[in-house]
Amino acid sequence: MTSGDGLTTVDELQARYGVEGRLTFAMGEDSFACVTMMSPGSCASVTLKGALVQSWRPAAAINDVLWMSDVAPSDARKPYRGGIPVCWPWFSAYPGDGAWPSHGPARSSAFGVVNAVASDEVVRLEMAPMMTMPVPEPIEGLQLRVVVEVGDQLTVALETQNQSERPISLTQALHTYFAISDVADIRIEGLDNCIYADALDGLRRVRQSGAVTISSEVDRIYATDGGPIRLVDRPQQRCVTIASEGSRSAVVWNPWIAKSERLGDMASGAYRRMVCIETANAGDDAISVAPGQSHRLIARIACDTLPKSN
Ligand code: TA6
Repeated sequence: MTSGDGLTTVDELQARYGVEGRLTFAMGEDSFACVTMMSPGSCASVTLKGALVQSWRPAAAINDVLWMSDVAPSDARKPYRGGIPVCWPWFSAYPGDGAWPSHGPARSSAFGVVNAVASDEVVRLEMAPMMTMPVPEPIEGLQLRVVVEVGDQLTVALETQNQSERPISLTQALHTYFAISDVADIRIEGLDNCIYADALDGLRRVRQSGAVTISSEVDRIYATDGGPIRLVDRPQQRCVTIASEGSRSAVVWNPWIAKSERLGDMASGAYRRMVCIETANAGDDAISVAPGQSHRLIARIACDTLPKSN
């Protein structure tokens, strides 16, 4: 496989970018290169299939912050379920033409390495699609870079540049799957008083009252003030904070029982151990990028230990 700078094999990537104990490249079972990024504060793994961050574990954490399904996709061309899927250059179904893949082509596409560096505190990986991804004509001309930084926090950025001669509107998301102790024991703070569109009720607008708790399928696009969102998981003594830049919407999703069984790539009961809190430009938060301009959607994820709950 070739990469952003023309390197073709894992050995060449390792020779060009590898840093012992900090940045290593290996071939995954799926024939995509997998990058292990290690800093004093945390470590992560990224597959070049979809530029997917599959794992992030802070040095002080016992368990991974991200959830990955134990069940492989039924078809090697399908994206993995879990980690931080890149939904780009549209979120959910492409408007007016359901033939296009839900959440866009990026998460199933092969990416190459544009650059990879390790400083004292942070490892940085920059990726780009290896081929021009097929998209509807109205949004042709957008270029994507995915940048992952691993330090005390995990930062993921989608950098979109409009290389066409016309403004282009896009929606997108970092569709982050968080690992939790149990869906009954978590609360999501920071969305109080925000209006959400309920995807389970014809996108009816509802005002959130208090923290988000989950006791059935939830699929909501929140209009946010861009402030931090906190996932509080007391049994794990963990509080994960998701800060964003370039985003005024967030998606909260849990498939619950019936949908998780329909998906076909989630083990029975797995819905209880995951929740998606997605840093997005979705719903009414579509982004218009002027010719020659660019937009960055950034999620900064931090994990802190909560005092033992009495
Ligand atoms: O982000 C929530 C959502 O749009 C849900 O409606 C559900 O479809 C989920 O994404 C997963 O989508 P996927 O295409 O990965 O099965």
